[in-house]
This record gives sequence, structure tokens and C-alpha cells, in this order.
Amino acid sequence: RKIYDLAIIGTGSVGAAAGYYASQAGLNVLELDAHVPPHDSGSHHGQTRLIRHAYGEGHQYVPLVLAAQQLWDELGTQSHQSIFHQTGILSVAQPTSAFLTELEASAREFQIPLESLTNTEIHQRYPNWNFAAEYRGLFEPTGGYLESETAITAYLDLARKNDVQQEFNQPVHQLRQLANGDLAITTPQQTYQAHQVAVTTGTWVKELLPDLPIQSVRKVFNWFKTTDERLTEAAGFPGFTVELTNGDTYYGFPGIEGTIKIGRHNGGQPIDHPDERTPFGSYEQDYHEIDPLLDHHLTGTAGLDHGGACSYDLTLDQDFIIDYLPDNRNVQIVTGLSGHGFKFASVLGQIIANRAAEKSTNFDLTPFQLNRF
Ligand code: PYC
Repeated sequence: RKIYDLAIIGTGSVGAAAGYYASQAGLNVLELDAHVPPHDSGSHHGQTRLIRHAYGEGHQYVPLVLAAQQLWDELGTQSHQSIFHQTGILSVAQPTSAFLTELEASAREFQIPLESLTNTEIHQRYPNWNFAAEYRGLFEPTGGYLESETAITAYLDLARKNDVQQEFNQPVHQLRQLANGDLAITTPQQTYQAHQVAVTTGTWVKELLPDLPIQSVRKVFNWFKTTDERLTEAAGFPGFTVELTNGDTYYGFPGIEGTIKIGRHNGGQPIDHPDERTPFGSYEQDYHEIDPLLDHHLTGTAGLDHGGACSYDLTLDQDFIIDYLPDNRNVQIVTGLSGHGFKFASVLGQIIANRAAEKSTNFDLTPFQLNRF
């Protein structure tokens, strides 16, 4: 039977990128997925994802996100699709917020343009936002959002042109090491063989690797109707993150085609199995997650249009895991993206490809090692 250089288990955001870059590096690649990507059973659906460069979660992410941005731009050019929208990102929180402090420090360190705004300046510029004096804002004009499903389709199309083998609707049930060090990958249809494997199964990683320190969480996002032109991308309304004084955090996008998408970043329901990721509306609180933001801080929405359910794969520190399995360097894992990973998918895919092709990467990945737990 055919032996692949690299088999990718989970061809969502990171996996789709990895497959393409590995094929560009000359590897013979197999892409597997339990569904047909892009799909709504992972963490890449719902049209859009933010891309922020100055990074409140930690300056160790900035070299990665800057490289990711370059790759998204290249993908847009190669695929003739609009992948990135440079709308800017407004981040609002209390002045003492650790997130804003780190965001500001990382912008300084990497010379990322950033404007500081008082609560009144936020309102003057974006009259729909209302914050009391205990809040301030940081505006990054170079940030924006990515079209997530468009990007995955672009990677899959490019990979197919490079003769990547795509076997979808094939959930992997077993990953087994053979005597010669290769991996056997078993789906209901077939057993495949590869010299190396990348496990990029997102939320469902523990189905294959149950010992990883990951907690999956059900999340929802909401699209609200809006008739207020000022909330639209065309009018210059930016993507945003908001951390309220009670610690709840929200994110959202400029209005597109009559709706504005908003989600809550914290909270959600811990889950262990795909069946528990029930549709939007199966919990009463799905309808109320965004109330605190809409009741007190953002005007111009006109009721819920629709919602969706997705999921996060959380680590204890909400930092990524980018590593090999401890007992097997032929198996790479990229997981625990903790709800802030999509923007990095391009560069994470390239890292997997470089590692598989034994090319060096320029990034310090030690903060993302599994052995920190
Ligand atoms: O990382 O900006 C982000 C984000 C938005 C929604 C979830 N994560």
C-alpha cells in the first residue's frame, strides 16, 4: 500500500494549512477529516475570525501572528479570494487590565501601531460604544478579520492541485506505531500508513490522545440584526474585544449584510463528547450571553437574527500546545488553541510542514511545549 510522508488527522484550520505547506515542501501528503471541511463540527465555521497583532495573551505570540498575517496575505493573492479584511481592532477594558497592559507592551516591543483612547474618545469615534470613565481603549489599525471558511477552502483547493490525497468523512479511530516507526491510521474505511502524522483535530483531540491536558468547552456565537449604518464595515466600525469590570469578555466584528456577529469569550459548557455540543438555543442562556454588552455598552442592534454553536479546546493556561508526542517524534500535535487560535492557523500549518520536512523554523516554540504542564 502507499506510504505517505505525512498524514494529517483533522483538516480544519491548522490541518488544511499544514497539508498545503507540506505539499509545497515536496512531501507526499494525506489529509483526513471526520467530515468534509470546511464544516460546522469543528472550530472554524461562522464565517469570520479576528486577527490581532499586538497581543494581550502574551508577546510570545507576536512573531507567530506577524508571520501568519504574511501567509494569509499570500493565500489571498494565490487563491484570488478576499481572506483578510483590515478593519482595525478596538480593545476595551479597565486601564489596569493585564490584557491591555500586555497588548500595549507587545505593540511597543514589535513596533505595531497602536492608539490609546479614553472612554470619551471611543464614543466620539464610534458613537455606538458607551463606556464609563473606568474603561479605556487601544486601537490597532493593522488588525482586522479573516474569512475562516474561505481560507480553508482556498488551502484545500491549492492542496488538491498539489496532488494531496484528501479522504474526508473518515473519522480516525486508531493511531498505532508500527515496528519500523511508521504510523498506522485506521478509519472505518481503511488503514493508512505514513512516516509522520500531525494531529490537528481541535476540540476532539482527546478521542485519539486521551491523556492530553485539554478541556473542551461548548461555545455559542450570535448574529444580531442591525439597521444602524455606523456599525458596518463599510462605515469603518472595527472588530473588537471588550473586557467588562466583572471579568466577562466579549469579541465581535463589524456589521456585514445587515447583521453583526458577537460572542462571549469566557464561559461556556465543558463537554467531553461531540454529542454534547448541542445546537444554539439548547441552553436558555445562549439567548442572553451578550445582554450585558447590548444593555449597557453597544447601541444599534435590533434583536437576535440567528446563533451558532462551536467549541474551544482549552489548556489550563489557555496557551497553545505546539509539540511532538512525548514518546514519539513522528507524531506532531497542535492543540489547546483555547479559543484564540484561528488567526495563527496559517503559520501553525507551516510549522508542521517545516518540522515534517526537517526544515528549521525561526520561532521560539518553547513556551508552547507540552511538558510545561
Ligand atoms: O482571539 O480574537 C480572538 C477571538 C475572537 C473570538 C474568539 N477568539
